[in-house]
Amino acid sequence: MVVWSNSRLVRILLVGDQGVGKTSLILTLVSEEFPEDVPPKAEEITIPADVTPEQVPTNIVDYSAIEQTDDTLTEEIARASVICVVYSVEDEGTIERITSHWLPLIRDSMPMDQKKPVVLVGNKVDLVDFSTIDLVLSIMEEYPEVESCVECSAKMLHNISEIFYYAQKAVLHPTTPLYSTEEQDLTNDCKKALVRIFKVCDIDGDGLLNDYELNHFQRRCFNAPLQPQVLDEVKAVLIKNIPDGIRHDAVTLKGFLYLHCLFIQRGRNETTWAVLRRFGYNEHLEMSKEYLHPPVKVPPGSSTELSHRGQQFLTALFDRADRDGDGALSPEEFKNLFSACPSLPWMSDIKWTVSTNENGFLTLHGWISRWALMTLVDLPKTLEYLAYLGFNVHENESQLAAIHVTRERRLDFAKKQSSRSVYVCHVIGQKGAGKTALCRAFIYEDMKKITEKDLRGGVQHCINVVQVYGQEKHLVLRDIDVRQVLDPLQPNEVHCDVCCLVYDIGNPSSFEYIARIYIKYFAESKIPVLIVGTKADLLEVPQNYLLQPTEFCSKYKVLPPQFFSVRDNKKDLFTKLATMAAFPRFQAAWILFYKHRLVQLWETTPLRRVVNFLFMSPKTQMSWPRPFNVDRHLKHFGLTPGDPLMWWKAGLGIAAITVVGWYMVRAFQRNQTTSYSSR
Ligand SMILES: Nc1nc2c(ncn2[C@@H]2O[C@H](COP(=O)(O)OP(=O)(O)OP(=O)(O)O)[C@@H](O)[C@H]2O)c(=O)[nH]1
Ligand SMILES: [Mg+2]
Repeated sequence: MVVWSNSRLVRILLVGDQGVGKTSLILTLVSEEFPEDVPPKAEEITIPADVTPEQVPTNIVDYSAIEQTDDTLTEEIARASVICVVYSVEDEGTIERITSHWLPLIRDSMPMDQKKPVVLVGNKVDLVDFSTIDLVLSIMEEYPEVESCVECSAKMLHNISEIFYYAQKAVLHPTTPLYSTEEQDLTNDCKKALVRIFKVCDIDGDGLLNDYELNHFQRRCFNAPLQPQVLDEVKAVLIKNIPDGIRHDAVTLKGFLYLHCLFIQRGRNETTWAVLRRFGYNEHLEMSKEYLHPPVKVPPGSSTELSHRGQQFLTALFDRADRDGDGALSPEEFKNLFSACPSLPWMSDIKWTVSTNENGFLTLHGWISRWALMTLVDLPKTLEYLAYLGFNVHENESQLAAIHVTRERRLDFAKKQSSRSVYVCHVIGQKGAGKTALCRAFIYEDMKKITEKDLRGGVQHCINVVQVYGQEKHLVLRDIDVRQVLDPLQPNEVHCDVCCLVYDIGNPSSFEYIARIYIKYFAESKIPVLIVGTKADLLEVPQNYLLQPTEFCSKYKVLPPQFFSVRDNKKDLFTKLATMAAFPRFQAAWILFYKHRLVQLWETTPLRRVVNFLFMSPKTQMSWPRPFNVDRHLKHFGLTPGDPLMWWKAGLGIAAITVVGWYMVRAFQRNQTTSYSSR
């Protein structure tokens, strides 16, 4: 591997046999005249950035065997970013020493596998009438670290600034990682990077770069559109030189690679490097860490979600990848979508993580959900894959525009309302209590197709969309695996937006575990908790615990146990969990989650009563006839009319929620006068 200095300072060291003209070259560059009296060694000089061709500050360092030891030479080689090996064209011995002495010495001064870029400089061309370039080209083939060669004359001031230009270029836009002189072709690493760039730029995914895509590419890389005339010239070059470089008046991948090969062969490495750098590649042709993982601060208690721009980008990507337009990604379409990435981000676990279509293919919903989950649990991976997929190129400077960092959870608790769009629910319960089945039921409609074997998979998270007051939210269920009953829960197993404690109603010993978990971890915490009795289709048996579930809930003031069976798989359990997460510590809000209940309420009671029911003081409220299902509904949530404080809270809370609920908006619009006059 050739090591190029990535610091923005170029240090050029001149070495070579005695008398080849090293010092003369440096002094000629500085004074623009040939010095008659030459000291053994020139002082180190610094050329400011604005007078160098590549606008990079450059140090030029001389070497003198008389003044310096071998150790100093080794140190100088290590410090240099590029080395000019100078020989005299009229002295064959100095040419022979390039391969017998200087290049091996430079290699030996470097750690294994690392090579320093070298420029070969043939001085004193004023003394001969032949060229040594052919000889030197064969050396270049043998030593890939030799980036370029140049013949010059200090005496005639010929090609002096070129030497330093080539040296700068060898550091800033080296050829070797891009091109193999031996094979006369792009290196494999370079091809790989350019193939990815081609795919990212192929916006419509047809395997060709049309004029629009080429223009887009040009603007992104060089901040300028491609002139129509230049575009035509490029196409003409391809048509002339390479079969299948142009198809349907657009550039093929073959043509795109050929163009870059041509740039490099014509010494225009900087063009290819500019493209590669714009797409995040470093000097080793790897995507740089800074590009893949831009720094992002996530305070403790905050979480990370996809921003609107992130979702838009991913939706467009999905639509592009769904070639057959069936609204789902077949395994082939899925693989194609990620073909510009080093590997697939998710494996076969998708099936158990998000909802898929009947063939097990990712739908758009599942696709966005899977990204939402990755953004929540593995932000670096999301940032990395967004970079691979070209978010930075198409949309913004950095992937951070695709991410939203939520406010801290303690603020949500304080405000009793969460602004997040992804909630995490931990599902905790004894072994065999039905946690995994409950999680699977969240993403599967028909649980009859799920076998016992399907419940054994080690998938920890599943995610789906639920509606909370008409807004789409993602709910993540995390299946907390219990190894031993007495094992303590880790802090990361406790902290979540809502907790679902699960017991098996048919197993008399399963409630005790979650009762203890509740007392130990959740009784004092602010995390909303829902106790769920699973396998509700079975016969309920008394629990071997000092309190039965209902008594326990009543004592600890948690909602009464909810019952769930995978057989009927009622999804309102999940809506309820998401609602609790959205309004932590705000039980009044939870009662409104049943939309159909509200519709019934609306339809079966005069509007005035509903509005009074929601807004009037508890005392006045009681004097109105109650809608038929309200008592049961409220009891169901542990909110009985006997709790005046709770009613007061409910009144205020509901007023706030009403603003966002469309049912209530309708009510206000139609009957504003009635409702306010009755208060
Ligand atoms: N004809 C001709 N003579 C040159 C040229 N460049 C340097 N010389 C002469 O070559 C001799 C050696 O030049 P230096 O610049 O001292 O060579 P050097 O490589 O620094 O030598 P050391 O410091 O001993 O390693 C001097 O007499 C220079 O005048 C050139 O381009 N043409
Ligand atoms: Mg000298």
